[in-house]
Amino acid sequence: MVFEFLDARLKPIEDKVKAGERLSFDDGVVLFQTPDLLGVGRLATIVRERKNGDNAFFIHNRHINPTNVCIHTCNFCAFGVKPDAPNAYEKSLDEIFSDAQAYQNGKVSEFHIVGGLHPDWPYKVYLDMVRGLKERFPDVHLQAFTAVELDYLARLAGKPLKDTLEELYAAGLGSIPGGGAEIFAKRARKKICNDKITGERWLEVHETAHGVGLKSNATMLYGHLEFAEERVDHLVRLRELQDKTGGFVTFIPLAFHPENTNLHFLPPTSGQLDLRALAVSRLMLDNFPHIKAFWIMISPKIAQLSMSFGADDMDGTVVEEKIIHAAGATTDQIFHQREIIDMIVESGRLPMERDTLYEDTHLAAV
Ligand code: V47
Repeated sequence: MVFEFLDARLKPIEDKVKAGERLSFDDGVVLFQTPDLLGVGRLATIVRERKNGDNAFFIHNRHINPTNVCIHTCNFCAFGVKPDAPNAYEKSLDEIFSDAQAYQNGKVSEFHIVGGLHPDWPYKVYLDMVRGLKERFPDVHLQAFTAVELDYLARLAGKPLKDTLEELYAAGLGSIPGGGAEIFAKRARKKICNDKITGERWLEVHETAHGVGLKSNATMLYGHLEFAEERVDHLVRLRELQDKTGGFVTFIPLAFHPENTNLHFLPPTSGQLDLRALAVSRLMLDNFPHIKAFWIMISPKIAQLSMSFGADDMDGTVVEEKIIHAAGATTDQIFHQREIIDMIVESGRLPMERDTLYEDTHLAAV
């Protein structure tokens, strides 16, 4: 069957995709700008199926956010607060361990740990957190601390980043989540998170982590003040680092939620943009094994549709997500395994339960 694109500019891109050729920066811009969303989805599906067949992955995981107190003031963030804010919280290590215990009763395979940059916590708190969790839950993978936190921890530790990462790794850190990348381009980054580490430093932290043997994820925050060219620049820079290290596992486009942020005047992202961000990521990141649709951000319904727009992962059963809910996310805090499986099956894909690094995967009972 011959499929006609609505936009003739997609035809040469299809030829490249079919030949397994790398797409250029300009191709990426076309993919973000074309009105032919279904055409983009169709191209992304070719790559998705080439890399992952009909598999649609999910994980049994829990998020732990140790504190919302943060030295930074990012305009896109509604989670981080100053220590004297009425809603400021900080969990003691005992509280973190008992939260984890309550979660582990549900037999999770991963704790995803991300928090603010606390002005007063010493490095030892973070090291003891990792060590204490690993001692108590040796079978649970610890995916913890964004590049922004790791850069801060190295400064707190007064050690080179590489030594800090090696110490955390030895203590039980399993891999690094993709947060903090936001958008690398200086112009947009200055507008949304001026006092945060640069995009170059974010990439350097991940390169160093890959060098010590840690795998990691990558993200991109979209739907705020960035241009299409800046999104493509972000993807190309990730692709270049992946060529060098091969250490990235999954890419997760993060839809900006404006409520309670300094950018509250912006509209939330559309379903169109959410699907497009996933599809273009799949097409540009030809060396990333997986593209994740984080249902908390884009709703289970869009995450389900994204199985035909390049994504091959629905993330997890997450309980108590705080960062995006602070910014107005209205999704439930928990997505039961049964619902994830049913949605995947309805989308025509195979529900595959996985561990963090996709090393242990099996078909879930349907
Ligand atoms: O770095 C903060 C983002 C990230 C908002 O690696 C916001 O598997 C939208 O990185 N609107 C933290 N996004 C969460 C994160 C993540 C989530 C799920 C899976 C993985 C993974 C990583 O959340 C932050 C920032 O980019 N964020 N505020 C907001 N208002």
